[in-house]
Amino acid sequence: MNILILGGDGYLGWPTAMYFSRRGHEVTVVDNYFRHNACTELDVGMLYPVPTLQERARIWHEKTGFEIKVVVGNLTDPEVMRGLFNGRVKYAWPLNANFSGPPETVIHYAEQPSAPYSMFDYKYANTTLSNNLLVTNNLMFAVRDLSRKTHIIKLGTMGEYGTPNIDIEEGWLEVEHKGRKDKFLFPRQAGSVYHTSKIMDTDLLWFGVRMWDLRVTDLMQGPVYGMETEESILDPRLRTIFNYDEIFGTVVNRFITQAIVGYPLTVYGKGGQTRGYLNIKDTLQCVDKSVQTQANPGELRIFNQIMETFSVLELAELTRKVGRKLGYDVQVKSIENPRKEAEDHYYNPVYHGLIDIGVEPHFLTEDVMEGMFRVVEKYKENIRKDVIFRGIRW
Ligand code: USQ
Repeated sequence: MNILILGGDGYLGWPTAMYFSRRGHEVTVVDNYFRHNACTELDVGMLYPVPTLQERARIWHEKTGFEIKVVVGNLTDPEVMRGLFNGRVKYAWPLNANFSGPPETVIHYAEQPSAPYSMFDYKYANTTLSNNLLVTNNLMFAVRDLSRKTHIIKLGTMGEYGTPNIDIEEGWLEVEHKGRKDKFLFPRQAGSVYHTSKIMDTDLLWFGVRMWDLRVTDLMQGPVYGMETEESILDPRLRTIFNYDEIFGTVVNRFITQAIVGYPLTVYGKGGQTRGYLNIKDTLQCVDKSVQTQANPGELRIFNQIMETFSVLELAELTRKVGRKLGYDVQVKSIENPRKEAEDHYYNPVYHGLIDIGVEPHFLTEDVMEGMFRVVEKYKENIRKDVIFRGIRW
């Protein structure tokens, strides 16, 4: 299959590219190095340096013989997006690559993904909104105008639902009102400008589905942890970007890094905040099964992409247990929550759609966490304590 990955340089984009390439698909990645540049600008530190996309595609080719085509471009520019569908595209690697027609599937990761980044100040909020909405809108119109059969797989987020006091259904809710029934998008109520931008994305694409019979799968993903996938073990230079700072690091990755450098685990507030989590390997499986099964024309198919739920305190406890087993003196410290979120709430999401189409979950066991400790501790010297907490307030 001809697969286009938007945001191919990111935490999930690059592992996805290798995953599909290794399985014989024709893969093109596009990125403008937004994440890399933001990490440099905000001086967030990274566990290890990550080569450019062109370099990684070259290493991948040397190691496997497979070719991942690389385009460096800003997808908020509609002509850059349309070039990927009409052939007016310029490849950064390999330079002589040929256009092989519009993609059959587009996997859309090309978004500013951090809640704290979006809450830094009004300019960062603007960047988040303009980037995320323009890329989604450009994609929707490119598919409408140039390749209506293309299946769009968009990464959404569980945070779109917030933490309502009722069970969270898989995308939709049947409502009975004054004796009549209809099905609507499950109510959304996000807790950051970033999460709100994802709700707006959903609304845009749902509009496109109703108007033009587009085919869209929306993956409502929880926080992801891990860095190693079946493909990255071929060469450490193929590992994905790993952030542990307050802005781009997700909580499990942060806690493991903190444990290793003896920084008390930063539990925000009471630590009762419960979310659905998944291993990066399962992100790849979920996207793969979604590619294989496809949404129908005129269908917005929604899956809740999580494998298990934890509270922040449970994650801290697990990190402490595994860390102590490995000889680290792990302390846990509750700090004033810089975010505005419920710290003690009901949380019961439904998440069987992806299992039903064949995803086999990896759970966050002590062994899995130990494996992550082993990788992170190799780079212990690179970990900067000063970027772990800076207190971006909501
Ligand atoms: N938390 C702490 N201490 C920390 C970091 C986080 O207690 O040092 C808490 C947060 O307050 C929150 C929970 O842990 O309650 C998860 O935080 P996170 O930073 O791991 O995740 P979040 O900001 O929600 O965002 C991440 C990704 C985002 C994705 C989202 C899925 O950055 O791209 O959409 O997870 S979800 O959370 O389901 O919306």
